[in-house]
This record gives sequence, C-alpha cells and structure tokens, in this order.
Amino acid sequence: MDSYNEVMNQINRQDDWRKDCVNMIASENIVSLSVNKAICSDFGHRYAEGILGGRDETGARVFDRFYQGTKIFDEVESLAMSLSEKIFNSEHANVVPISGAVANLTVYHALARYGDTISGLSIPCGGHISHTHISSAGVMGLKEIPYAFDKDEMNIDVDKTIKIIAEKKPRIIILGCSLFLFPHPVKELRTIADETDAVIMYDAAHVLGLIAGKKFQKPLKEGADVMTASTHKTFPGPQGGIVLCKEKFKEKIDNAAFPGLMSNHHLHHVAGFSVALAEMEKFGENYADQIIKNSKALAQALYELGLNVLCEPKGFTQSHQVVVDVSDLGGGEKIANDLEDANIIINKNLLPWDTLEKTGNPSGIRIGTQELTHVGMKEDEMKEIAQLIKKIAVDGKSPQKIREDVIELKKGFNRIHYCFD
Ligand code: DSN
Repeated sequence: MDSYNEVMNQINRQDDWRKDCVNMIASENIVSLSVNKAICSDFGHRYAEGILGGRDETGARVFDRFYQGTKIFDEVESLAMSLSEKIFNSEHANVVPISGAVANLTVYHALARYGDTISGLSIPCGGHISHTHISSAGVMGLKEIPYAFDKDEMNIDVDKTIKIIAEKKPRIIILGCSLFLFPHPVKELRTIADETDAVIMYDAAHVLGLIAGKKFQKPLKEGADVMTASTHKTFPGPQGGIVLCKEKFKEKIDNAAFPGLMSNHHLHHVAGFSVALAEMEKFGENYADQIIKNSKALAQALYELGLNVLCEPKGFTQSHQVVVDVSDLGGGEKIANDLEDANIIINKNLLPWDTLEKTGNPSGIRIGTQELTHVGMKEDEMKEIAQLIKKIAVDGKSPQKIREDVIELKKGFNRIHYCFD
C-alpha cells in the first residue's frame, strides 16, 4: 500500500470502528455537522496574528492584525468572545489558547512570576498534569502545593486547605480538576485568597458544558478571578482552549496569549467554538441536565449490579463522571482493556488512595456520559451499558461476545442531538 492509501485506510478504519463504539472517555466529545463544517472551512488555512485593539465608534471590537485577509475572521472572533462573555457571565474572554493546558499556561504566564508557588489537587486526587511541575506549571518554574483532600466527600478538605494556603501563600489557587464529581469550594476559599493576595483560577475543562447549561457551579460568580477550560469535553466544541477573566486581568491575559505563547491561533477552532456556543445558548440547559441524569442512572445501575461506585451516600455524582474502584476486579488497566475489546471506551484512573507508582494499573476507572448523551442516549441506555460493563468486569464474559451487543446498541445513536443540524 502506498503512503497515501495507508493513511486514508487508517482514517477510514478509525471512523468505522469508533462509529461502532460507545465512547465514555470523560474528556472527549463529538461535534455537530455545523461545528464540523467550521473546522473544515477556509479558516483552517489562515493566519490572524494580532491583538484586540479596542472598539470603534459603533462599539464593534477592532483587532490590530499583522496580516491582511482577516476582516471576516475578526467578526468571528468578536462573536466568539461576546457569546462566551454572555454564556459564562464573564467580563472578558480570550479565545486564543489552542488547548486547555495552554489556557492554563496563559494564566501562569500572565499572573505568576517564574518560581512562584501555586496550589491545587494532586494527580491521584484528580488534579490535571498542567496544574503540576511536570506540565504547563513546570514551564513557568512553578512549584505546586497539594491541597488536603477528603476521600469520602471526593472533594477538597476546606478547613485544612485554608490552613495550607495561609501558611504557604501560593500565588495562584487552582480549583477544578480531572476527576471531578462535585462542585469545588470557590466561595469558601475566596477570603483566604484575599488575605494572601492570591488569584483563584478555576479550571473548568471538564465541566464547561455543565456550567454553560447552568447545571453546575458558577465559578466566576462564586469568586474565581479567572476561569480556564478546554472546549471539547462536556462543552461540545472543537478541540481548543479559552480563558475567561475579570476586566482587571484582561490586558495581561491577552498579552500572555499573543504574543506571549501563541503566534497564530487556530481560526477554524474559534469558528467552530462559536457554532458550539450558539448551540449551547439554545440547547445547553437540556443537554447538561440529561448528561447529569445519565451519569446518575449509570452510577446507580452499576452500584446495584455490585460494582464499587464511589460516593453512593452523596448520590454518586453531580457531573458527567462516574468513578468506580475496580481494584478487586483486576485493576483499572485490565478493566479498561477488556472493555475496549468490547468497544466500550473508558480510561483507567488513579484514585486518591493510589500513589503515582500505580499509574500503570491504578485502582479506578473513570466513565463520562457527555458524548453518549450528545448522540441521544438516555437513562435506559445507561442501564443497558451498566449491564454490559458488569458482564465483562464482574462475570468475566468474553469481551468479543459482548461487542456484538454494543454494536447493536450503538446502531440507533449516530446522530448529534442538542444542535441545529
Ligand atoms: N487528561 C484529560 C483529562 O483531564 O481528563 C485531558 O487533559
């Protein structure tokens, strides 16, 4: 096979296979045809280096660009900013970052000095790698201080964490995480942030769609100074990032994004993000509501089937995620691999009682319902999927046999809902 046919074959195999899968990776989603049109549009070939210059006499945003050919894109970027500011009730939006980790790096670059300390959750407790020295924070030489964590609540231990912040005085207090079942204590940490002159950065990558749909907390209203996110998890946009912030941080954030970290941003992403913002403005509340109903239904069904689903006394979850401790069933690596053989795609996950050495085969699996909700699945399908997971993980049934049931279940669900298509 020549190179062209080889790569086209790889793309076609991926499309064919993933159409037959139930995808429950908590950090992914698939986009509508309209978002897809934006991603594949001419914007994907273009440059728009530059920065927001201000507003003209009609109030329209004016961008200082270094390239010609951007007059329509300027309208697109302006619309993306206005819609973001409206939907997230933010004083300013910067849609330049090309991923969630880059959005975090933009904030670090803007609001911290090299060598400062930041505070966040450790990775086993759900912190994202970009909150630590091994990723974006390390690029800025930032040293992280972990919070105290309450394993029963699967949340930050507020009293102990206030003491840690008072003593260590981190420059940035990070909230939001990757293993994210319940809202984080933004309000509760506002006073200590003021007392220590720290900035609260809320990483909403996982829950951006739930926030847009008004079904999770409102971080900016509750006291966060800055909210960062990727745009493609519960928020059903193309892959990219965003920073939302108070007016007083606008200039520093904009300069950190360009020319600080990005030369050209991804114009097709901004266009696709705008389409997804319009979708969420209209359909977001229903979409977010169903995501959470589906998570609760899946968690309840798995629990009733005997799996060790975390946080039963708390109703399992208030987000798109369901977390199961599978250490008694062979561990997260084994279960994730077995499920993949049955076309059920999830990921292994460290749990708060794991050390980083357990990364290869951690105790947990993390399951997300946002993509299946996007293709129209509801509580009945969640119960069916729970049965299929149990047959593999608990009963030891052959994944290859279960795969036929998964393909059959998925057949009716290949159209995107909660959109204008
Ligand atoms: N690792 C993914 C997560 O947070 O789930 C995305 O960075």
